[in-house]
Amino acid sequence: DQIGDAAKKLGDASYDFAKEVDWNNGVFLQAPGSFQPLKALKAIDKMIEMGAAADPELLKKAADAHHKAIGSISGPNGVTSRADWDAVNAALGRVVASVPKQKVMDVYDAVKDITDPKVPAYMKSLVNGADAEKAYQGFLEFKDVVAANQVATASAAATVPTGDKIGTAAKALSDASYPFIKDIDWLSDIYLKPLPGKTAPETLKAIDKMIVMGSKMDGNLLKAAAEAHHRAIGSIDAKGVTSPEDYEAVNAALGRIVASVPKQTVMDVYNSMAKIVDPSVTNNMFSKVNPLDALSAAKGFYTFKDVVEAVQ
Ligand code: CLA
Ligand code: PID
Ligand code: PID
Ligand code: PID
Ligand code: PID
Ligand code: PID
Ligand code: PID
Repeated sequence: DQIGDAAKKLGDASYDFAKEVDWNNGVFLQAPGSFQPLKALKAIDKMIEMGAAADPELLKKAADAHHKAIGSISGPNGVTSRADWDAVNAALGRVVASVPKQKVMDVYDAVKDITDPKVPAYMKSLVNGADAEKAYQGFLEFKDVVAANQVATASAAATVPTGDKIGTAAKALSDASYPFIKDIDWLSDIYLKPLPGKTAPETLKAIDKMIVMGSKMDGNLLKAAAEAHHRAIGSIDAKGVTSPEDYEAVNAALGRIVASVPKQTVMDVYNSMAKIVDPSVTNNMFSKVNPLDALSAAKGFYTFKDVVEAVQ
């Protein structure tokens, strides 16, 4: 297709730049400017809306392309192979083309809003500037091909199951865990701190397992889960906490996407996360909330998971 051909040209223009970026640099965990959690949540919300509007099949292929690309990483900078670099660009170009232009621009504008204007120049200073310019020229040509293949309207909204066992169980889970949710400091910057003692390649292994799980999920249910998060963001209070109803809808939607993949795929995520999250991190989280609320939430979760497993 045209986007695939254009991605090869983009690769010619941008792979030198890709090789020069230090993908393992811890700086990419930082907010791209001053820390503004509610504004950042707005930007994430725009990404969620874009994801929910995208073609689920193309999202799945983009996840597969990222998984494959992680498999061909080499060298100290963490760069993927030229072929996989092109394949990721092509897959993302197709995702972008499956969404109306305005949804893409909404992400751009919201990200710009939380990005210090000095950040791009700083990023450029870390690589060969001429290669960055060459990559950007390539991107400008690529985006015209994407725009020429872009849909005018978003794909249909997801169909949300009703009266299913997971929906019923989500009510009980939410009742048991909403007090815990209210105890958590959602506006803290602690969630942007590096995991103690872990390198980027180690962390990427766990993310890879999530990508694999995402790729296996039912596309309609994943879209429904994204829509549920978008609604939940719409009902947050000043402390970032969503309403009980929207929280319940998120739990139901996540339970359904978990049930749509094999148990082992979920356990692969859990086990890889357990390898990188030191118990001190979990204990620190626990120390900041009412322990009884956390234990009630945990009990609710362990009951909920049996219902999920039964329909998995
Ligand atoms: Mg989510 C999970 C935040 C968007 C899909 N997500 C999580 C949690 C964290 C979070 C609260 C990971 C850390 C953790 O396990 O804490 N997500 C979060 C934010 C946003 C977002 C702030 C921004 C909008 N997510 C989002 C989107 C999607 C997902 C758009 C795609 C539709 N997210 C997704 C999945 C999962 C998460 C599939 C998880 O599996 C993971 C999670 O919650 O695992 C348990 C602990 C969790 C909480 C504090 C909240 C849940 C409370 C449960 C139901 C009960 C608590 C049990 C116990 C006390 C603690 C967990 C024990 C552990 C051993 C399992
Ligand atoms: C400017 C001035 C003009 C010239 C110009 C110009 C530049 C415009 C630009 C630009 C626009 C632009 C847009 C970019 C958009 C990037 C979008 C990224 C989206 C990320 C998402 C992430 C996610 C997920 C995911 C799916 C999940 C939800 C999420 C489901 C259902 C200024 C040059 C024209 C770069 C969507 C993918 C996992 C949130 O106009 O004169 O330069 O760049 O998890 O959804 O699972
Ligand atoms: C524009 C203007 C509107 C019209 C429009 C428009 C276009 C927007 C577009 C577009 C946005 C867009 C985005 C693309 C992004 C591509 C990103 C590619 C990333 C590849 C990576 C590969 C890799 C890896 C990996 C992880 C490793 C690092 C690597 C570590 C720690 C402008 C059309 C709406 C194409 C990251 C995955 C293995 C490098 O908005 O008017 O057209 O395209 O090895 O990580 O090692
Ligand atoms: C300039 C002037 C214009 C021309 C121009 C120009 C240049 C702009 C530039 C540039 C922008 C730019 C951006 C770059 C962005 C790279 C982003 C990389 C992200 C990598 C991540 C990696 C990671 C992980 C991971 C998970 C870990 C955290 C991490 C935990 C909990 C100035 C040329 C347009 C290079 C996210 C995945 C392992 C961080 O605009 O005239 O030149 O470069 O380790 O999670 O640990
Ligand atoms: C233990 C001991 C026993 C008792 C027990 C026990 C506990 C087991 C547990 C537990 C397992 C467990 C699993 C959990 C899994 C969480 C998985 C999260 C996945 C997140 C993903 C994120 C993403 C995306 C997304 C889609 C994108 C890709 C991504 C596309 C196509 C130890 C109690 C049984 C919590 C997948 C969603 C946006 C990466 O066994 O004695 O306690 O918890 O962007 O994909 O867009
Ligand atoms: C298990 C054992 C195996 C069998 C199995 C199994 C089950 C795994 C499961 C499962 C995993 C799982 C995960 C669930 C996670 C739910 C998470 C809910 C999060 C809700 C949030 C709501 C909100 C917001 C929001 C953003 C705001 C904060 C809030 C800010 C900054 C165990 C079956 C495989 C259900 C985060 C979105 C508005 C609070 O593996 O043997 O069954 O379920 O307002 O952010 O303000
Ligand atoms: C313990 C002992 C057992 C019993 C038990 C127990 C407790 C475990 C616990 C607990 C685990 C736990 C986890 C918590 C996790 C909270 C995660 C919150 C994530 C929030 C995010 C918010 C954000 C943003 C956002 C984007 C911004 C950055 C942020 C930028 C660029 C010990 C009870 C099981 C509470 C990610 C989205 C706005 C950070 O196990 O016997 O008690 O709690 O602002 O992006 O700015």
